[in-house]
Amino acid sequence: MATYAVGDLQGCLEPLQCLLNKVQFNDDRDQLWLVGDLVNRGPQSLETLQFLYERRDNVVAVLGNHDLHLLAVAYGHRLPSDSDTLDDILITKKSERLFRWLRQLPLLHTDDKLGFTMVHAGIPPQWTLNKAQKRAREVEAILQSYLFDEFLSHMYGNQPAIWDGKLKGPDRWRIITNYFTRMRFCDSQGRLELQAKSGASKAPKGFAPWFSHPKRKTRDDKIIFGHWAALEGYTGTENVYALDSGCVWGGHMTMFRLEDEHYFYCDC
Ligand SMILES: [Mn+2]
Repeated sequence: MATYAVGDLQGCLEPLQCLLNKVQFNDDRDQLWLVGDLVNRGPQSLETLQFLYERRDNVVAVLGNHDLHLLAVAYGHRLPSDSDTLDDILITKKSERLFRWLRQLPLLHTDDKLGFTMVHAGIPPQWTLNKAQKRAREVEAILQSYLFDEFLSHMYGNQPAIWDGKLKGPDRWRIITNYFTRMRFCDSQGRLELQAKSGASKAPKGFAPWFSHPKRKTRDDKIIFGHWAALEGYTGTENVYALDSGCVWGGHMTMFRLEDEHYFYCDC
């Protein structure tokens, strides 16, 4: 039994299949972890989701910003953008069960036995792992409740920029969702800077990569994440594993075996 975590798929099915073949992934024993952004920008979003859905008993996936965007478009709360490649999913009736599957995925997953936590973008420096888990469970419950449509219709936006325990309703859901699915740079208090997409060395003034704040409360927890292709898989930080290696932009796809921290790669 082994656990393999893979970086952002973004509709790139062939490199995923290449990796599964490379490690001789065993459907009876092995688990596939996915850091989110399963769809969009790449060529085979529908096929990728169907492939994962058929193997869902072996799959542990967390939601990324592109997965939530797909739900927002599918349920009529947002128009597709010009760079979206979601048409094939949106026109087939078969997608309904895929949307239902996406809707019940978590924002954060921890395996206590393995000692790893997975999120799409990151965990803000002011939250312990315990706090992060509680905040993730809050938004997951909303997604699975009658408030689903209200959540999606208020999801977009960059404010509030920082967490405050007194926040309520859509503002509260949005900052939690932005931390887990969109964050790259923030300050030591957890104030978000959501414009910059550059590499870690080009932080906007006053900000730094979320994982690089010395007093970050999850610094002793092992965290797997994706979302940030410009890092090219490198954080320079102990216990923090960046798996988005820009497959959809012509890079490669990264797979990480949790048990022995071994990496595997396939070209895209
Ligand atoms: Mn992302």
